[in-house]
Amino acid sequence: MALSTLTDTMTRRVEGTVASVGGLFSDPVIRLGVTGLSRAGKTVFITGLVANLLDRARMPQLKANDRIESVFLQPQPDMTLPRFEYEQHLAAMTGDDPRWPASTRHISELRLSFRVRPTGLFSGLQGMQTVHLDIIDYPGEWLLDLALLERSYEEWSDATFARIAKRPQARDFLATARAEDGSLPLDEPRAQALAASFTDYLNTAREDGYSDCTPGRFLLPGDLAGSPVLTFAPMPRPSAAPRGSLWHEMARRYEAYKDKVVRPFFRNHFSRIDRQVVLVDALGAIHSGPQALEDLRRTMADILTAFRPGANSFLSQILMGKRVERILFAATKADHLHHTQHGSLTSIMEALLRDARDRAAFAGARTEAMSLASLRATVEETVSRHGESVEAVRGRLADGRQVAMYPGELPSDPARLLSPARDGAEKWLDADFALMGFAPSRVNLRPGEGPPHIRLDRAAQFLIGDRL
Ligand SMILES: Nc1nc2c(ncn2[C@@H]2O[C@H](COP(=O)(O)OP(=O)(O)O)[C@@H](O)[C@H]2O)c(=O)[nH]1
Ligand SMILES: [Mg+2]
Repeated sequence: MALSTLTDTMTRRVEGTVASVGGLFSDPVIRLGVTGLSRAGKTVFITGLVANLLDRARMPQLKANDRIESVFLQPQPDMTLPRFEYEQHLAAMTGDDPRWPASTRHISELRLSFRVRPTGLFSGLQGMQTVHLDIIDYPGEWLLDLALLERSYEEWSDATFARIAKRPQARDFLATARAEDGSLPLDEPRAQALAASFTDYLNTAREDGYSDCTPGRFLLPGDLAGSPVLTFAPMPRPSAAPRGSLWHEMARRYEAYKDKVVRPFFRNHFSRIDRQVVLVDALGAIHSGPQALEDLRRTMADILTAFRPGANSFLSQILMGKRVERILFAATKADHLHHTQHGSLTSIMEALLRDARDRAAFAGARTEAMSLASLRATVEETVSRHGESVEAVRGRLADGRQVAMYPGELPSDPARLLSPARDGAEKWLDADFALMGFAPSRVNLRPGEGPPHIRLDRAAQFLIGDRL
């Protein structure tokens, strides 16, 4: 066993002992991970969930509701993680000029504490119980990096080239990479240019709806921007790659990325998560077309490898049998659809995750799929379209105009979308799925009421209800 893995194992053991001893005296803690690819809706989800847990009038499906005495925000336990900027995000979403919160690109944390009246035989003998909920927001792209741990630089380079060879977004990068001779001595400006070109490709691909845009930190560099661990790119292997050559240096940085960026995230954060929600912008992918949907399906399967620890030896070692107990897969932004179509969206989610979900279930986690809206921006409306009446939604555009939108009819059989996507169709045959960027509506909240949502209460019940 390598020294670093040995230390990982020992650290986890010591932590485990402390946790079980501490468990006798301290309050129970649930660590809830919230992830999803960039723009999936993580920030809006956490903000909506926390606001509706603080003010619970819109949370009828949360069964512990009548036993919850109070809920309050507390200083978080991890001193070095940025705090989730709850107040700023809520102010943006529910202010006089409601807006979506600014895009966030980093891991963050928030602690919410519940004072709950205990139930059961001896409940009368016990005082109030406090349960802490630590919410950890982290990019889904970081989970995709797990696959890098099992691959050498050469294998990763080859796989990346194979995947992107036909994508027009990658044309410039591919030309740049092929023009380089990896056997020549490292020239830092050229290494930087190559990495910059690769990063440009990743960003364009992401904007065009591709999900498989890794390494994760290239899109979301945070304070690592410009550092050598992010200054590498895939390259064809030259016939010779001596020490000091460009290829050799790229390989070294790739290994450093795994050691200094990927492993610490899994060790320090991922390994401590008890419950997980994976948010998916399935509607956005459907709107972008069959290729985007197929790419999302494959990417989800990769993301979910992280919840199947046996699949990765590094993960098995740091987790030591601990696993995520519950995983919720949620299709976000369901307020773009009339509720009569929510069932179809959930079926698409389930089908999208079928392989991956079965495997997660095999590892002992309870899983569920649902459609939700973390902040409901629309109202339902029946409109007439080509002489027929259709179930639509109405909302406010960013410029203030109110419009009704009929997004198209999602098929009730998900195979009608997933099969053509798998077979490489370029466009949907029968229909177009429209989407509009609604802005949040202005809301007047009564005392005790959180912002409007769809099924956040059911999500909360599944994720934490049993522990309250
Ligand atoms: N209509 C609607 N749009 C949403 C909802 N949640 C997220 N969005 C949209 O998705 C965008 C990305 O959400 P955000 O939470 O910032 O995604 P993140 O990158 O995963 O944190 C937002 O700016 C909104 O445009 C929702 O519940 N309803
Ligand atoms: Mg965010």
